[in-house]
Amino acid sequence: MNGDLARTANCGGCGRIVARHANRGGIGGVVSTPPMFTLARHPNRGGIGGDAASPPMFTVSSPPIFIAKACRPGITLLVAALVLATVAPAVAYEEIVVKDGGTLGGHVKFAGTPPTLEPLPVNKNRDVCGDRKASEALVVGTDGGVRGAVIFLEGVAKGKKPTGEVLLDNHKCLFVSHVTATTVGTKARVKNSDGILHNTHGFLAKVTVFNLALPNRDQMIDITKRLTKPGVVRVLCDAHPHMFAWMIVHDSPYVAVTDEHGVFKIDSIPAGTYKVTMWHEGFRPKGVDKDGRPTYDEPRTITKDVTIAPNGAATLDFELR
Ligand SMILES: [Cu+2]
Repeated sequence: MNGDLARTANCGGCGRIVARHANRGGIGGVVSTPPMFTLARHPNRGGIGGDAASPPMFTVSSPPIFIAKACRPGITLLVAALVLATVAPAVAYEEIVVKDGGTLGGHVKFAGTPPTLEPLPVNKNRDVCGDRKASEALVVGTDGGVRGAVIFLEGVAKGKKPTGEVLLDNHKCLFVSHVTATTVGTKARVKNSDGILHNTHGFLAKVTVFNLALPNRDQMIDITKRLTKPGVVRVLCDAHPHMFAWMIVHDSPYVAVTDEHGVFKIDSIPAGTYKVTMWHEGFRPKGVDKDGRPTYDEPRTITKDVTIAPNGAATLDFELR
């Protein structure tokens, strides 16, 4: 899903056509991921797009740009043509009974010595929040496992029914959990467990998808209907600049967040070959923005291929560095 998709095809022996088109949304992302090369359009229907600035899912495909090499030797013409965008029908995820589904498990580990992140100063309500909070942009366990990385299968059109729900809690002036993952249409709520005002503000590609004032303890607001598009939702508290979180809204339930050991598991996967992407929010400190919020480098993704056999158990490990 990351970055551009690129396609290379022969031109009847007379050169080469390279078609590049922008990703149609998806969790875009990054930096460490090589572009995907494929002979056909990737079936991703949007998915999770990279950084917070990535565009949300579009049902209108991005216009490809064709760059053609001329047939005559010695002469190379570069022709850039903008092809009108075609309207692709929005494909809804279809829930089916998955027979002989397989599992995918693995680890996300930090390679080398992780950076030490400075604690974040608290600007108000210090009687409740304390003076500072540890940054959760990178949480690495003693075993090197990275907590809060997200693993997802791309382009799964049919599969298991989503289960569970997401509850994003404002708890002791932190978002719990710092990273959550859900599926479009699955129940999601925001809660305030503190007796002070939190204002939970979610952005998808810089567009507000929810903006919730939660002045009361144990207040709860349902945001299921606000999460209509897959993508990476950056969550901030307008009252407390040290508070930030990420909610990954995927286009299928084949998504998981790593635990404190960097372990993930995804089950009931229909047999087949998939692209699997690991997303992490980014963690190299960049300073603070105008509101005093800590900033880190861009989210990063790594994409790998995996084949799931009927009733099989596949393993994939990812390294963050
Ligand atoms: Cu707050």
